[in-house]
Amino acid sequence: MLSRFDFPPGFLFGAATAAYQIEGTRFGGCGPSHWDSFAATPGNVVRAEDGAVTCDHYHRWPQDLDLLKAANMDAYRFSTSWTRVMPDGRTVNPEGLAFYDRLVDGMLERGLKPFQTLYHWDLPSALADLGGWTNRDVASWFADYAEAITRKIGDRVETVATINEPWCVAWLSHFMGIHAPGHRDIRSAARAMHHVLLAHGTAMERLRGMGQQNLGIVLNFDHTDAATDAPADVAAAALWDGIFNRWFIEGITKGTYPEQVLAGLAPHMPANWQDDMGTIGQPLDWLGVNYYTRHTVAHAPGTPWPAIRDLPGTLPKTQMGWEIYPDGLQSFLTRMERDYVGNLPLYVTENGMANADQLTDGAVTDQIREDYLFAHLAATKRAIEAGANVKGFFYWSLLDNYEWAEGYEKRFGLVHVDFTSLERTPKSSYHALARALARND
Ligand code: IFM
Repeated sequence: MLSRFDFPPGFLFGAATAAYQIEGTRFGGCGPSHWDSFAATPGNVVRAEDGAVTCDHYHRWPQDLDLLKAANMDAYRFSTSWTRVMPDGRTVNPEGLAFYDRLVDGMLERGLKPFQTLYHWDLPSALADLGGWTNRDVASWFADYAEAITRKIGDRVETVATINEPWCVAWLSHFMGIHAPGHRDIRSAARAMHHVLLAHGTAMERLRGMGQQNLGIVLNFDHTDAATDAPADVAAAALWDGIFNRWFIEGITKGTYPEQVLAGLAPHMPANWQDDMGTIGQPLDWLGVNYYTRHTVAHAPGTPWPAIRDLPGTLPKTQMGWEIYPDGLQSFLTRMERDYVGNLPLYVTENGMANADQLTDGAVTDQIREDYLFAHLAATKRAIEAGANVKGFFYWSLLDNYEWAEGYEKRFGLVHVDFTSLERTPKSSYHALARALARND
């Protein structure tokens, strides 16, 4: 069994969460976000559940930080909520700032390094009303929010990530319609695919101008295989890889978007988008890699661009129906190093699995999660041995929480949450990780 001593000195272990998924929006003067209205629209979210209370982390954060510390973790990846800091998207809520001030101090008191994410999907409704990610002005709105929260806590956070998973912000939410705002529109999608990176670059410039250090972004990657060797399937896999895995990293590090993807999106892109690539290409101080699964795709004859269909795949699957494929993590970490960022520090900012965990006699046995976690830690170790400069690993997630369109049904936590009593129960995977992370001192 791996332990922290199998990783380079200083390697950080932690867990990740996001504001909307754990805090509870009913508290502390938080404003409405597009997730509230998306969830309130029948058919979008399982049982139309929302983040009004979720894990009540807003009040129970000391207990949650204690759980991280008791698991011997070094760092905590959390997000600050735009709607809590600026309920109407533009006016600062002092109560919201004060919450994150307490939270960051609470981490430091427990020896946990704060890894902040500025945007993990809770776009203020007032800005959604103005077109949200399809409106170019989102870049300056986002930079204003980034500046406001950084003035409050920037002196104490270890790292700042601008955006979590731009693919989800843009494609999943504006082309596939699965996440808020639920658009299924190629023009909206093309704009969001570009504006999300413009917002990233604009915020990077703003924060760097304020002297903030350790700035990065968190991208998600899914390993993609072609269903067969047929040229049409191979091309479909390459296109999916372009949309999912290459668009964002190439926009940032190469100043271009993949040609196969532009072949479909170019007519729908905002005018003169090429002029923004300099802003988008702000140098990163580190890159976050979120990795969960593999896709097997094939050409979908007779359907419009991108004409791709997803096949079920043959590997064992998680409660999300996602295949378990640890080698994909190793391959993305080495691919980032080889093709895009060289020796830049990399963090595995999310990796984890949903499981239909059962609380029995006050305990949860989730051997399958323990196996998943340690297999992905081993993949990370192999990537380091192959030369990738990986500096840390964050399990998704500390707590069972609001899994977006899946509501509360899918449990990703190391810690079980009873969503009626809000009681927390560490699972066996939590205890296994705590043992692996024990220090000598
Ligand atoms: O819960 C999400 C998280 O918000 C972003 N990354 C993937 C997780 C599991 O779906």
